[in-house]
Amino acid sequence: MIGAGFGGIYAAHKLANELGLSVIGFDKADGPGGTWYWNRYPGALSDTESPLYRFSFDQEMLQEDTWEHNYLTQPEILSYLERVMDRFDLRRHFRFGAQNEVTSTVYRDESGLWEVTTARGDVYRARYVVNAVGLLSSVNMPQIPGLDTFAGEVLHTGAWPESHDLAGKRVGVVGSGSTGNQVVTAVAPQAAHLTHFIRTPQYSVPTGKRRVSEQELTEVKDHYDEIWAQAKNSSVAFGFEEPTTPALSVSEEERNRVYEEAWQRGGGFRFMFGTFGDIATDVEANETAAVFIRSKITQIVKDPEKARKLTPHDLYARRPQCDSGFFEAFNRDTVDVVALKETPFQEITPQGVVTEDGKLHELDVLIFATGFDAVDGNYRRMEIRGRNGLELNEHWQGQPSSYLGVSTAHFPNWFMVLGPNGPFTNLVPSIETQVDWINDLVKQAEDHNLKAIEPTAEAEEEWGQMCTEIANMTVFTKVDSWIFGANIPGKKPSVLFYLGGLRNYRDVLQDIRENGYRGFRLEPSYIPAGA
Ligand code: FAD
Ligand code: NA7
Repeated sequence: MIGAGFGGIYAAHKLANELGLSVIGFDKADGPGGTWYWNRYPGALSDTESPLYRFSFDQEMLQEDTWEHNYLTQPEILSYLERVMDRFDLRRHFRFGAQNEVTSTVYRDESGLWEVTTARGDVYRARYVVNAVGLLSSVNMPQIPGLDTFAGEVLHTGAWPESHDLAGKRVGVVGSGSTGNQVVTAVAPQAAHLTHFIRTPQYSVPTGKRRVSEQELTEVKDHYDEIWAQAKNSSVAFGFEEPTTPALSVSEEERNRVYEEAWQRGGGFRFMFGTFGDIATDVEANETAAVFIRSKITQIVKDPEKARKLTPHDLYARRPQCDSGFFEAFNRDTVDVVALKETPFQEITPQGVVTEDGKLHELDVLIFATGFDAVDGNYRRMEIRGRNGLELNEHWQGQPSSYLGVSTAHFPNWFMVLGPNGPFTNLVPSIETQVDWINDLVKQAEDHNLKAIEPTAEAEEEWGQMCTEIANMTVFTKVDSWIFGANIPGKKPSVLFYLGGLRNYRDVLQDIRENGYRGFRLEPSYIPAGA
């Protein structure tokens, strides 16, 4: 097991506690939590609402757990995951710390075993390998000339130190994705000065974070079964109904009423997928939502020049964002915005950042909120060899593929949680779905003494083609973002997600199971341990 985030924790529970296998997990972090271990930056918050950003599998825990707000902060999610570790006695399976980073996993054809090597040089042999290495985990650190000469402090949001005081400092933030937006909003009130360096402005709507009442909590707990059923039978699994009404089928007045209601209610996914059915698929419908958000930015940001730099003009077609007062932060005199497309970085000096207009932005701290080498980034950092020594990077040729987001041809008994071309949703229910599926496959292999279980190349190719066809039906492909690997210099853009929704994904899995695990090759004969 590699990784101790939501994926690794649940997989360890299933494989050790339910299947009774001997499980060893590795995480290069010093403790569990994955995303929520690493991303401790000020303002870090889930944008899935509290009832649904947790596991659904344990009824007692669902009833016992409680939350104060409709969204969870990073410390709350970390503490939740630590509780899950303790509750299911999972800590004993994991080895943490930099020395336990897995550097290679190599399949030995003769024995049908994987050799897993750690940074310390320890070698473990395993029949199955589960990669739960995270899809937003391998940080993207831009190379800007002079960065190493900076006399102040350089931080990346995805590898944030334990605690950090930014009060009274002159802070620069690079990046305006979900993370940049959260960090700017949280740091603006404390910093002596904050400069936000934006390359591509983004659409963002309010999160609508608020306290929840006892009565609301009780209602959720009384109806948890229905709440999960609804989410798992929807597309994005964020817990709201997904209407099919086209945006242009109603009057402009009605459309703006719907948008205003969603704006007041809050939630990025809710705004994109809970207002009209075609914002993510039709350019004209998309523009109506974009116009609405642009008009809000103009209303909120008092300085017209700042508002101009903060206003996006392309499609509303990245992972939808929400914020707790991002645009409002720019009404402070101490918060400035630099449009990098107008004045790009020239160099970094010991004092700060110099832009091409010759201006020096003096800084004490420079924060990179520049995202991740998403989905396959952590796989490319390891040496992974399948049958006949085939290297995963050779197999993928820069364009990662999979069958169902969980496995890939020529890599027997080797599984991925949230691998390439897995579902694009609120992720915990997708993680549970995939881990349950991996658990089923391992159980099949154990029950039938299989030496190996792996997808055929044809099944993988068909799945990839389907993911591409679905992606091409959306507006997401028309904009560069991490969803297609287009945020990393030199990375070949490709389809990295199944955009068909969680319900359809679960139906596909069910159908494959009912049809004898169609698309998988089952290699007979291994004598299970203890037989
Ligand atoms: P991760 O939590 O990323 O865990 C992977 C672990 O693998 C890491 O701890 C890493 O150290 C370890 N690892 C990787 N490679 C190795 C190696 N070679 N050796 C040893 N260890 C290794 N999703 C949502 O659905 N809703 C949200 O609101 C949401 N908010 C997010 C906010 C932020 C700031 C970020 C970065 C992501 C957010 N996500 C959100 C996505 C989030 O990543 C997933 O929801 C989920 O936490 C992923 O869990 P995971 O176990 O798959 O991976
Ligand atoms: P994102 O969404 O990938 O955003 C990264 C931001 O950093 C984005 O604004 C990028 O601009 C910017 N960026 C990246 N490289 C550079 C360089 N070299 N110079 C200037 N600006 C740069 O990452 P996040 O961490 O915010 O969010 C990722 C996901 O994690 C998020 O969707 C949630 O699911 C949690 P660009 O747009 O490429 O012009």
